This record gives sequence, structure tokens and C-alpha cells, in this order.
Amino acid sequence: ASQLRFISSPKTVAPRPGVDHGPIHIVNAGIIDQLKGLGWNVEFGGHHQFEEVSAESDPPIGKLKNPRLVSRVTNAVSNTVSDHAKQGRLVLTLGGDHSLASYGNDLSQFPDATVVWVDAHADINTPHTTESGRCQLKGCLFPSDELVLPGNIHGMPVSFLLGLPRDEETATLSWVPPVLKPNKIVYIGLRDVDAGEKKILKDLGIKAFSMHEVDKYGIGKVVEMALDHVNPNRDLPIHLSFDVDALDPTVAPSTGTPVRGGLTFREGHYICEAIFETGLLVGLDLVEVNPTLADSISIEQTVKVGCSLIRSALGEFITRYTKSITERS
Ligand code: DIR
Ligand code: MN
Ligand code: MN
Ligand code: MN
Repeated sequence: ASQLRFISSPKTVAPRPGVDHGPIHIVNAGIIDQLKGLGWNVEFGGHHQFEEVSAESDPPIGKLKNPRLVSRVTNAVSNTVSDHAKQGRLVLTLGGDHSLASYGNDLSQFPDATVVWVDAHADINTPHTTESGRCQLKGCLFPSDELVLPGNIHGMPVSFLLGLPRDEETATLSWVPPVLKPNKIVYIGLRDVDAGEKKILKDLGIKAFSMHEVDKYGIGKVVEMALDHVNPNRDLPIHLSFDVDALDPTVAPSTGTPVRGGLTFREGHYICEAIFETGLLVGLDLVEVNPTLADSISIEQTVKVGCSLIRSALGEFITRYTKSITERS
């Protein structure tokens, strides 16, 4: 049976404000009816309450920017997602930024779940390795090692899920369950990975298919190899965490940290279709649509592509040829 509980969320921490409004745009663009049209029984969990944030009310802890706010919001979202996952629903989490990665919540229901992380970035910095504070101050032109500036928590969620930093600096986020094993995650689309992140990926032996591999092998082969790595027998549940900045900025311009040289429209959709076709999808994040960063045409383009990625991951490709998801199951 296909049941979808659909959680929209929240407030953020991005280098530039506004990413918290992404979910509203995706909902207003009609995603709920679109998914119902695909045969899903959709329950909209509602938007997370917005909160104002200021450097005064939420000063950095170590190199964590807006730590209390991010912790509060991600914890609230996490609890909601868990509740729905426990009821056997496939949970779609809309961001908001990637601090929301909701993979951990699927583990309560599916201890074997694997994660496919589609992103320009590895999001595996720790509060010690992050460089985004420096980069923002200096526009990355003159990074100075003496400067200790707070970095983006949305560049860190994978490290928290892996349980990497467990010290006083991360105490505020210590509720994040260290549930992820390095061999359970695979990346597709990387092209902007920090030096500290490269070391972590290498040390832990984490598999990543960067844009170089997408060019070399083609997206079909890359998805196959990625699934062969985390899910060789195609029998484990899959959580898909899709950062819209994995797409090329010409395809998804309205996002906080665009990086050129990304996935084409079709490559992004192919990933979603191929994962849907496995029949193993148990959770989906679609994050980093930021409707404040561009002109109205770019915003509409990005919101639309976000909606269509979600539809592809939830069966749109298949339903072109059959009547509905429910009739197939
Ligand atoms: C950078 C950028 N690696 C950081 N990461 C982003 O902030 O840690 N992730 N933008 O989506
Ligand atoms: Mn991300
Ligand atoms: Mn990203
Ligand atoms: Mn990000």
C-alpha cells in the first residue's frame, strides 16, 4: 500500500536567509495534489513554525552558527518525522536547509536503511573542520587560518549522523542519533568538497560518485554502481536525501550555495526514477530550495524542478505507463 505522510519544514541557518520559505513555495505550487494524482494518500504535517534568529540571541558555540536554533528546529522536525515513520508512512521532508536530513528517523523502523545523498557538497564537515565562516567573510579569496568564524551546520549533518564529533562543542546537537555507518551512505553529484571533508571521506572509506564519475560513466551506470555499493542485493530500504544544489545552477538557480558543473535536469530526475523503481524508498528529503535568492523566473523554475524531482522519486515515471501506484501494489 502506498501511504505518504508529508512533512514540511522549517527555519534555517543558511548563509543567506530565506531557505525556510522554500517549503511554502513547493506546497503552494501544488505538490500535495500532484502526489495525490499519482495515487498517494497524502497527509500534510504542516509547516514548522518560523523563528527569528539573531547572532545576539543565539551566539556561536565553537564554530557552530546558530546552534540553539538549529538544534531546536531539527529536533522538532526529527521527532515529527519519527512519529510518522513509526506509523509506517513514507516521510517526505521539505527544507529548509540540509541540517534537516531526516535519515536517522527511518532507522527506528528500518534499521538496515541505506542513504543515497545527492548533493554538490558532502555535508560531512565537523564543527572543527568547517571553513564556511571564513569563506563567507572573505568570499573565499583570502582565507586566513587565524580567523575562527562560525560555519554552517547544514554543511555538517552527515558527520553528526556518523557520530563523528562528540564533544563539548557539539553538546547542543548531541541528541542526533549516531546511527549511520560509513558503508551505508553513498554520494552522487559532489563537486565542492572541503579539504577536511576529503580527509574524512577517505579515512572512513565512504563511496562518492562526483560529477567526474557522472561524466565518465553516465548517470545510469553511476546509480547502478552507487546502489551496488550500499545495496548490492537491492533488498535494503533506501532513504534519498536530495539537495537541489546537486543540479546545475542553470537548472536550479535559486539555492543558497550554487556550484557550477552540476547534474542536468534529466540526470537529477533519472536518479529519482531509478530509486523509485527499486521499490525500496522509505524516506525522502528535498532541501535547499531558496525562493529569496533570485528573480521570479528563476524561483519558479527552481520550485518547479523541486516538485518534479519529488514526483519522480514517488513514481511519476512509472505512472505514465500504468494507471496508478495503488493498482501496482
Ligand atoms: C561548505 C558548503 N562545505 C560548508 N556546504 C554546503 O558550509 O560546510 N552544503 N553549502 O550544502
Ligand atoms: Mn546539502
Ligand atoms: Mn549542497
Ligand atoms: Mn547546504
